[in-house]
Amino acid sequence: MAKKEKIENLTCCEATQHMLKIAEKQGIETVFDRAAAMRPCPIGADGSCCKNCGMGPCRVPPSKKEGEPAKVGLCGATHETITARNFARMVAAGTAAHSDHGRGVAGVFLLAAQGKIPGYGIKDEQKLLQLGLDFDLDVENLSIKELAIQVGEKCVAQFGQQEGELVFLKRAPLKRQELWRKYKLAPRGIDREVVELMHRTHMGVDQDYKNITAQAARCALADGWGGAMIATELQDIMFGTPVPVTGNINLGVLKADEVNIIVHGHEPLVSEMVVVVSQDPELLELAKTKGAKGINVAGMCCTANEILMRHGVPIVGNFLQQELAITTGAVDAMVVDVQCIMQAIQKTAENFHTKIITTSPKAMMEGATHIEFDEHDAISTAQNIVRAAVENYTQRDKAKINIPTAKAEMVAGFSHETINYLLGGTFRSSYKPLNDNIINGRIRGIAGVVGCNNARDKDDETHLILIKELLKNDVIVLTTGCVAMACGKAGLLTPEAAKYCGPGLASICETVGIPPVLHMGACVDNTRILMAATAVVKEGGLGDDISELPAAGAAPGWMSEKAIAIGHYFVASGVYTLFGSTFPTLGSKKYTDYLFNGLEEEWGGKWDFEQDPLKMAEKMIAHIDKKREALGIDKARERVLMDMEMRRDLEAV
Ligand code: BF8
Repeated sequence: MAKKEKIENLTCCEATQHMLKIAEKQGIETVFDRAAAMRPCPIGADGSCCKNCGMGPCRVPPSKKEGEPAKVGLCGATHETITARNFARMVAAGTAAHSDHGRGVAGVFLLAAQGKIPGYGIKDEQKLLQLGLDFDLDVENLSIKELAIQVGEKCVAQFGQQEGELVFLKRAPLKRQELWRKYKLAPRGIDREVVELMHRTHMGVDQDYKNITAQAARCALADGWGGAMIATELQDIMFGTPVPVTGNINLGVLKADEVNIIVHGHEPLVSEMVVVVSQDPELLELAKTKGAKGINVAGMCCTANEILMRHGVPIVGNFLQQELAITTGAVDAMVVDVQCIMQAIQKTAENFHTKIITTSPKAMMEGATHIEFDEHDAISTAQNIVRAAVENYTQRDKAKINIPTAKAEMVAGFSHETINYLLGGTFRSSYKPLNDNIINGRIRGIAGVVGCNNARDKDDETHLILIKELLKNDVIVLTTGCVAMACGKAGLLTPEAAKYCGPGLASICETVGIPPVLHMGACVDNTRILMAATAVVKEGGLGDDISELPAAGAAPGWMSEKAIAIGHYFVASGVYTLFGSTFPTLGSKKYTDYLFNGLEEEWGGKWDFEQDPLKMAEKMIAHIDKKREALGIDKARERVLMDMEMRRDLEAV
């Protein structure tokens, strides 16, 4: 058993530390305890275990001695083939998760457009028109309703498409599209690529690690430029494209005198409706009769990002805080849908009055209450969920309530369209000012820092060290997922965080009034980062492809298979992508070398791994500088000295 760390060494989040002490006192086990009690299997962690057939599992750890013959599986599969297959299957699972989310959204969107389900409508007609153009529809002669139906049908069809190319691929820079075609990476249909990847990694099929990696890219691109992009776009049309909004974050958003409902998971189809009906006068009245002053809805994990971005609904916490939120004793219902829901929460809830309510037929949990979300009757399903929470308020044990005070303010809602308006102004919205400031060196480069929290690392810490180092070096940060929440908790999502920036980036943030870390949404919204990168390329002056931009991506504390799918679509889109915590191919030197060094020559993007956040920043900045040099803008950066004239210049932008 590994040694148990001091609580202060487990997390840098004050509220999490506070609740861990309470959990310890009350004998409530958390993910942090389980992480201390169980080490990861070293063979599996390195990708060196093949369990794809009944003759195994075959364990092929790397040879210990130089010159020793490498082990192979019973079928003769080499170490690199086994590692590539394991890696590819993570991509397939991650793509399936995002894409099934997208499919659900597309199905509801189509039903809503057909007028078959009350409660959902069209909030962003502009974006609907854009999608109509993407699908080559006759937008001029169709009514909004007709257009929505046709867009819905086209989006649903992208999942089952068998031939051709996914439509959103043509949004990418032309050079990238040509590269995808040249290397046969362009996905034909979303489901097809997942199925083919699962087939190819079955025992005795694709034995060539490079070929497996290419199909994994085709699958991952079907996520980023397919399923996840459909999810983001249709959610924006139905629920509104985010604009900057303020909100609060951390366990301190729970209220002692109100009914607390936490919506946890990923699909805003459920959480949006819970937010809407929580203000229903009848339910508010019911809450009063139970002695509560109101109904407080707060989000957890990526669904939290969705409702924060669109409604300013508070976030109670990120992935590793789910058990601790329940341990406050003040959660009347935790409503879950899919992904990142720890099975342990039901056991935690049994120590309190908290009801765990599952809502998806795809994700049930023993012991939980199941109220299946019926999109045909979304409002009344949401009412039933909220009513169950309100009724449960009287079951609280006041002596067990421990809500930490810590909460922070933040600004979120930076869709790529918003960045356009903010930087370019209402009358000439464009990415030009951003490009100009990259070219003149006030902004050294762009970093996407995204992903999860991993219980094997000090919670939140790696993200924050990495991001602060990037800011200090004038690298603007785009963020999503649980990393965005870590930033929110630490005050990095406010304009005041300009104090962490180098002089160039600080001057931009001060002039425009934006935080230096832009919260762009949930993990499916990493597609917004793809679109922002594409917009920068199309604006001109920074090369013809995403791979030429002074930009880099990182997921310092990833844990989900979705993160591997995201990483692989960024790499296949031309981005240098650096993961922290652990890397699932390290057992095979040959395969890892291919991912870290071999891919770049063909795809322009590559993978890398680094656990130390300062070294991570160093590597990302070195990559950014290499790209600046190739673009011939490295000299411009050396000339930057922010004098008064330059500041006036900037203000005129
Ligand atoms: O899609 S996977 S831990 S980052 S919440 Fe958080 Fe889970 Fe990671 Fe978002 Ni999602």
